[in-house]
Amino acid sequence: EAMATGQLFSRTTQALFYNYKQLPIQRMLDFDFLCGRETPSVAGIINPGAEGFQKLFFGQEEIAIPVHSTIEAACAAHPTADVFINFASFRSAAASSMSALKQPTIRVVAIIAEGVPESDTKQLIAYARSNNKVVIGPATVGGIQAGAFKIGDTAGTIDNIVQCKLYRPGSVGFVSKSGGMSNEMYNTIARVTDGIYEGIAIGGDVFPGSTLSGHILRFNNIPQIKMMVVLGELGGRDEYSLVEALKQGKVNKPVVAWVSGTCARLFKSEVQFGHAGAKSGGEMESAQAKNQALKEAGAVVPTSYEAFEDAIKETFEKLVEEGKITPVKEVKPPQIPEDLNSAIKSGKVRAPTHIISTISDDRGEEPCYAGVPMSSIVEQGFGVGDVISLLWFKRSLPRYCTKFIEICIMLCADHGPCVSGAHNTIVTARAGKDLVSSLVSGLLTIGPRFGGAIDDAARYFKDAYDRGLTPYEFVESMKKKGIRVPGIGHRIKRGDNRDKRVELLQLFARTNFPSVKYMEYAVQVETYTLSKANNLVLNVDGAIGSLFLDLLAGSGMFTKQEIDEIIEIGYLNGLFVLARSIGLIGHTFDQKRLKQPLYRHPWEDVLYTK
Ligand code: Q5B
Repeated sequence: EAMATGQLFSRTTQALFYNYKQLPIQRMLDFDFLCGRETPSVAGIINPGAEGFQKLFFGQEEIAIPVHSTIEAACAAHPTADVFINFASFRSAAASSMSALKQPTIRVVAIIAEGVPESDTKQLIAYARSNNKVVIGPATVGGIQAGAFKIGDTAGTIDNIVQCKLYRPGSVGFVSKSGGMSNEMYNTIARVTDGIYEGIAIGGDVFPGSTLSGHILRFNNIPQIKMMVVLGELGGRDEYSLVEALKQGKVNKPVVAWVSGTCARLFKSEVQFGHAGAKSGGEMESAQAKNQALKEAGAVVPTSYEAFEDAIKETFEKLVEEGKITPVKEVKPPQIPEDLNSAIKSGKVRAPTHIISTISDDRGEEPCYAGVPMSSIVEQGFGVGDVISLLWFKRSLPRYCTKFIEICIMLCADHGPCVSGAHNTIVTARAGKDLVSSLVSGLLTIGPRFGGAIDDAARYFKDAYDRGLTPYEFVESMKKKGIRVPGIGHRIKRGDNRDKRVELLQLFARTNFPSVKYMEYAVQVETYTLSKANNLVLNVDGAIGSLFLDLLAGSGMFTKQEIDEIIEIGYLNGLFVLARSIGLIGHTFDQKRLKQPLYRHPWEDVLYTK
């Protein structure tokens, strides 16, 4: 039987970890580093359905542990990894454990889940026995070979592992049913002996994959283990196998044992304790009867759990006196680097941030835009203009300003299928591309000629007005430089066919703005350009650009410096980009809804020339 052969683990043992659980894997790797292992004890992770790598720390270095989508693939990729640590839920633990047991490379399977159906566990046990494999659990924290290999969360935090000196081997083999109590016992044993060599928690189920006696017999074959400590519990008859083994002389090293649950007798009826297997059944299964039987078979059994520590201490000291144990030399384990996040949390270190943001905050109970919580935005009946004012300008602008922003957005939302942006979007959608591709292909046409002249219009009108240039001086100076006046000219609008959008914006501003001096200047420029050519109207970009100058200057909400910065950075094309996205999205849906085929431009519409 595999259990009888001795060592389950070594300093080179590697495991496959089923289900990605960052914390227990990191704890295994931290333990490895503490023990001075050269290779990480986790060779691969199995995360059903996912593949790739997971970054984890091995000491101070980051390592990438391969992630496999199936047990078979993981075993094929890591043929020397012979331990399978199963962190599957109780629903899938049995099936995945059986798959693992069936892999020729897997020798030991640890099942952490609690609540695995007993019939399934029995099948696993039968398969493991007949195939010379070992199952630890279910319902276990796992086990540890001090200084060599640790399963998952066994022994808890790194602080506890250091305190229990588990980073180097001692002389004691320990086995218990309970995982929680095994932590306690690692501490107790470290206090009164030279520490643990190997510790296993077999799990609290009625049918554990491996037994107390099985591990004790195995420990008996491990030369480094000089004494054994057993912590059983009421319920079940596992301890009697140990009694038998002791009686038959199969165990020749001292065994200190305690079966907990003596308090069960204080209850009038049968009591079920925390573990499925820990219930006070008949007299034979009581803690008292099992303690008595163990004592009679030759184990050192204290009178109470409180006396357990002294019994272990005395047994250890006796072995030292007899020269059977030379207590191990203490070594100082390396310091595990603390995780940045926990160090920051505890105020030990500070770290520079990589991003600075001033417009919104999603960390509190509700998101805030420029400090205004979402609930006030809704309660106060804010519109999209107010949201833009908070997120772009970081302040709550007066209602006439935010209304103006909303009008700009509504008026520029679309201008038919023939304009550059819509055309590109339509062609892209008809080429079978998705919404975002179709949208951005249209947005990418926005620039100095199409829709993206608002910023430049504001820049040039402001400069000309502030410098006191007459429209004639301004337009002619631009002509000399070979620059078209941004905000002037349109492909279809004319002096006698004005753009309704421009008229609506002007009407709103004349009615609501305290001053429209920049816009009036733009109108004078238009009067001059129209005298040159009928298509050189003030267009929608020019109207928005000049009116936004009036908004910035007239609202009293911006300093001169802030206005210059807004114009220089170029906020205002954002209005056209935002608005036209609405239309471009509409065009995408329209083409998809109409199931339009791939667009191909007709030959007749191209002048082929040499
Ligand atoms: N000329 C818009 O030109 C357009 C002149 C000018 C001095 C000017 C042109 C222009 C400045 C950029 C601008 C925004 C390319 C337009 C928009 C959104 C839209 C679109 C939609 C929507 C139109 C003929 C003659 C030439 C030119 C001269 C033209 N513009 N001179 N300053 N600004 N404007 N863009 O019709 O002597 O014959 O050589 O660049 O503000 O995009 O609906 O379609 O909502 O989607 O192609 O409204 O004006 O005229 O290039 O044949 O020029 O006029 O130098 O003179 P056109 P061209 P010459 S709003």
